[in-house]
Amino acid sequence: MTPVNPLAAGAAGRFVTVEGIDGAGKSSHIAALADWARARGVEVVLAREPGGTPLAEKLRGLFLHEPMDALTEALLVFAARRDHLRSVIEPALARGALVLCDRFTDSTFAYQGAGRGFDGAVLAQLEGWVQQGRQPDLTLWFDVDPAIAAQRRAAARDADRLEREDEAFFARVRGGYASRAQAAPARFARIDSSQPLDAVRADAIDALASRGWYRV
Ligand code: Z5A
Repeated sequence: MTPVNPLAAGAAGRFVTVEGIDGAGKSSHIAALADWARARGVEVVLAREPGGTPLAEKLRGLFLHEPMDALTEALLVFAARRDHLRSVIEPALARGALVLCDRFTDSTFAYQGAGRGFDGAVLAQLEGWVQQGRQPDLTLWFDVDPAIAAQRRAAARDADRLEREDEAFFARVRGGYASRAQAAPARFARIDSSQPLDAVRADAIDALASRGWYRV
């Protein structure tokens, strides 16, 4: 299909990640972001981590359900990430697509680093090996108080291994995101996810639109 968007035609691919504590609501808005971009003639590739390839989905199943320590968690998510980058993300970006990825390496720093207390310097080394300099162009951080997120999770579904962690864990994870955002303010857009769904969605689309990559 010929792109209808002059800004998309021949444009570099864009890598956009969505992040936040469990129940922040990020997954609720990915389809709307994809629809917004597709309406502008942009090829959109939806991805999630850990996962996104047959191998990475197998690692995801182990990660979410088997007991393990923080180093094993980190090694598994970076192994899955390596396969995902090689097989899906890098080829899509090379084609000029918009890759919308539900979680990426900020999750590792927030959950394994801040949440579990695992050494950030080791995570940074793994990040360098696995990503070879690849970073998201934009990270939408859906930020919400852990107590609100816990109520949403309880209403929505059965908890997996990480979702059974207590509020103090999610407060540390939230702090981990805040540190990542402070360290890379040009990449991060904080979305106040305590608002009603429609307002959160509008803010998320504004954050993507305001980058000027695509026709508004
Ligand atoms: N993890 C990690 O530890 N390290 C890593 O490197 C990576 C991941 C990559 C993946 O889980 C797990 O892996 C995750 C981190 C860890 N922890 N856990 N568990 P996942 O991908 O299966 O799930 P998730 O990303 O944590 O959750 P989710 O299902 O995608 O949830 P969400 O995006 O945060 O929320 P939601 O599903 O969009 O919304 C939850 C409910 O709240 C739902 O009923 C909504 O209708 C409702 N909601 C959402 N927004 C609102 C507003 N604004 N008002 C009212 N209600 C709302």
